Amino acid sequence: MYKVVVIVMWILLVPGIVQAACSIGANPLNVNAKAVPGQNVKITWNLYNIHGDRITHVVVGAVNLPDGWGVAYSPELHDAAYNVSGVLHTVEENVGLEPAGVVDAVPANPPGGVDYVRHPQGDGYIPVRPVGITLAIPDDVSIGDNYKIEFEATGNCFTGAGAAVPGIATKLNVNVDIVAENFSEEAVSEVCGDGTDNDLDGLVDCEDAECWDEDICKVTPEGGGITGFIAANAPWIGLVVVLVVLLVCIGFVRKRGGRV
Ligand SMILES: [Ca+2]
Ligand SMILES: [Ca+2]
Repeated sequence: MYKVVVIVMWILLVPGIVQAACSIGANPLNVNAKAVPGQNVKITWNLYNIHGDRITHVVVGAVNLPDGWGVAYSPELHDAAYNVSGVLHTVEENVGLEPAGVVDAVPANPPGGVDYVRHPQGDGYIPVRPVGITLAIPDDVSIGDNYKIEFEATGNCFTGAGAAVPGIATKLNVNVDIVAENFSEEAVSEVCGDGTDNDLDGLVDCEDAECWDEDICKVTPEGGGITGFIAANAPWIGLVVVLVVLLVCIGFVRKRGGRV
């Protein structure tokens, strides 16, 4: 029984140790931005190492930067020196992510370059090293165009001999919509009498309830319809009615034998 327990634990633990050597997490994973031609878009990409047991040396880069676009990172890519098991090494990185677990509360004096973000799936705060990404959009992009730019953070860890394995990566998808500089938004009403459905509800001018109180849409004697017809032809209608009544009376009297 003892052997069985030991073997099972060994199987469970070994993959965990290997995978935990180098770890990188990121937040956010997707960014949507609206920008005008020539504008800079600034993104903060928070990188963290809550599952590793080595410092993860991270290089950030754009996978598919469009032609003419610029990009800058803060911190910039630089050579950093590390004492690895008594031997000095330099490594190129934007940030070095120390292994640091989730904490219950944000420390009063966090280490330099470290921020804390709320854990998205649980309680507590994740210590992160933010990398600022500034996208410089050229002036000649067109209004309405859409760009999907992918960034990648690649991490490596030193092992005992100074080799940096394994390489791991995480990605950030940035969606940029190019919009007009003079943005405006206002409600549109029906204009009564221009022959156009101005507010796009399918009803033109006086068909639209918005116009029913306007003089141009009120029914008048000259405006047509049954009411207008009667009002406009009242004298003639009255004369016809009188003649009909008179003829009916004459017919009635003749039928009774009288003469008029
Ligand atoms: Ca109209
Ligand atoms: Ca309308």
